[in-house]
Amino acid sequence: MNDQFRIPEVDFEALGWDDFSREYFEPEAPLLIRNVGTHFDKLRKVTSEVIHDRLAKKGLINRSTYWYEGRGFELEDYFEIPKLVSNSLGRSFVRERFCRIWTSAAGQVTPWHYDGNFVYVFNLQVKGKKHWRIVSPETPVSVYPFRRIARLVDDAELIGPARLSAEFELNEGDMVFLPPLWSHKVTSIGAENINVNWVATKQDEYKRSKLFHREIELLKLGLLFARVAGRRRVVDKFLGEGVDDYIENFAGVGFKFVESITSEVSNARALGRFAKEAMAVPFVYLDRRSIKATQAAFKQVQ
Ligand SMILES: O=C(O)CCC(=O)C(=O)O
Ligand SMILES: [Fe+2]
Repeated sequence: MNDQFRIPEVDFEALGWDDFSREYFEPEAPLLIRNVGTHFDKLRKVTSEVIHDRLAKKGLINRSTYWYEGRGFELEDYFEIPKLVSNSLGRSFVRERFCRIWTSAAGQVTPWHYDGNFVYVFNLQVKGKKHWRIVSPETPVSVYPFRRIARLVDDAELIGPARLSAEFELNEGDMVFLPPLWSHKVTSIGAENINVNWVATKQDEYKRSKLFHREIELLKLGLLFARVAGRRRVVDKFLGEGVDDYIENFAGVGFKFVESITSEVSNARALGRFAKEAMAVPFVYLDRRSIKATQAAFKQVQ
């Protein structure tokens, strides 16, 4: 049995908020939205060089990165947020830096991962073209211990028949809605690619996928560790993948959110998670060379 599915597609103009909310946003189903383009003509006309230089000049990124996380207004004269996105943000916890801008050349690969903070992602292709592969959190790809980066097994194994997965291309004016915890690998195809993303964390009920359980168990573990004086750094290093105050700022809310979403997780269950993750630590050793290469790829992304 092959569990590859076709991601549903709709035209932006034909998609009302109520339908989107009921059929995709709430149930956490991915959606490909075509022809969002009109707000972005201005942005499409500039080159990624101009965007990059402008952000670099303002000191917002350094010259080697192609990934920028901001507050949305740094390039505000170039675009406005589509209503569908602002409606979603209005129903979510929104972090201070909720807008990302990506510029890339053909061949740039963002390796398999899923995003932290339970964020969902709207990713709009302003210019160029990208190839996406996504995997459901119900049949998650195997990841390194305490991380959200996939283990480096070959793609055939990663996307084996047991995984619920889809692939598609984002062309100019297309936007994908990627629900929380969906893994993805993205390859730049256009000679010049510009993407804008908006990310936020849903306030309402979450789908209780396999990965959801892992995430809340890890978070509970983070809480237990963070309470022990001097251990916060460890939590930031592992769960936060190097981001300071991961739990303190989680989803832009912090402890209140973390405590509520982990309320059903007992200490024993969190420690069970620790044991499960720890058992996979030898893979980190075995794969250490390829991990270095993947981390180098991610460095360019961050
Ligand atoms: O566009 C890319 O290369 C990666 C996008 C991504 O990981 C995201 O939008 O979360
Ligand atoms: Fe991502």
